[in-house]
Amino acid sequence: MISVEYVNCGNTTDLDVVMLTNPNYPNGYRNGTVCNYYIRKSHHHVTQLRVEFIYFSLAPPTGDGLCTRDYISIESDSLNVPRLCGDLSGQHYYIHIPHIPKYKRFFKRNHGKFLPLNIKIAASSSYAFTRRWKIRVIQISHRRRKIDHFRRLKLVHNHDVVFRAPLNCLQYFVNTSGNIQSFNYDSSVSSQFNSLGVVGSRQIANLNYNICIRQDPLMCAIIYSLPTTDVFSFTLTGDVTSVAYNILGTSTVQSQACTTDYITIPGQMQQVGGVWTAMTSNLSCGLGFAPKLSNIKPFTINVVTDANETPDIGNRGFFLNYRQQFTCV
Ligand SMILES: [Ca+2]
Ligand SMILES: [Ca+2]
Repeated sequence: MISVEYVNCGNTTDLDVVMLTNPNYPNGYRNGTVCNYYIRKSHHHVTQLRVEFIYFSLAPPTGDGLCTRDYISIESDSLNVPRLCGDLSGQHYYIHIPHIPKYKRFFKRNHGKFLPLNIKIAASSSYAFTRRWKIRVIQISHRRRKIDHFRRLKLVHNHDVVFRAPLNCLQYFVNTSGNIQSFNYDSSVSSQFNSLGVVGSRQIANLNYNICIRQDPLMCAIIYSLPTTDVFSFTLTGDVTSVAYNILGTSTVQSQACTTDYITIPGQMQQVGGVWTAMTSNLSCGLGFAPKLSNIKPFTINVVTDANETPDIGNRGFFLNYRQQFTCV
């Protein structure tokens, strides 16, 4: 049994696996505060942090998708991790730590450890909300570490091999099937209004990132589809309230003419008369999504949102099931 260190606000850690928790944990708390956690490399070969939101609930984004009240951000240099808020339970992201001379100099001065990376969680005192979070941070090395150096945490070896994400992947999924969701996804409607004073969105604005899925060596293609139990599982652009429930999620209301919020699946195909057929565009937006297949490796989805949620109404984001299959098309 491996014991995992719990780290509180304001503290610094250099352990391979730690748990970051909210003040007043395991209870929630309603006050505003700024929590800083400072992460140092556990080993000079560490080049990634996998940040797993075991549960995470901050105040929601505004109805226009802005994390202006509460947010989690990475404050250390330009590590290209977006500011997020709302409900991130079950989600994860990676922080890729660049090899730049500045850090190299710092390694020498600090015995191989780097400048503390600052994970900041800010909660607004002016918005009444019960915040809770429990976040696991796993340090991942770019090369295999000698296991005898890490007797107290033998899983480190596996973390390095299993969870090491390709560059430019904010999220990385290692199973042959599973689901991927936009940040703050839920089928329930946003409690917020957007700047036009109508029902707001759960989507977070100003994003541009990649979701990567590890190709199983036996697999050749990947299929993405919506769960049948959730009509809101692909609502990226448009007015959700104007479409009948039995139409939401279907190809009738999907779109490839995307300019604001959309996903990109390289080489995507869709079934036409039971045959997978190439599409004229790799973009998907709108309020529906027929199953898509891609043969293009590595398996990647790019996610883009623009700066607001007007004129969109009641968007949730996306919840996609994915499944790798043996044969390419
Ligand atoms: Ca939208
Ligand atoms: Ca938008």
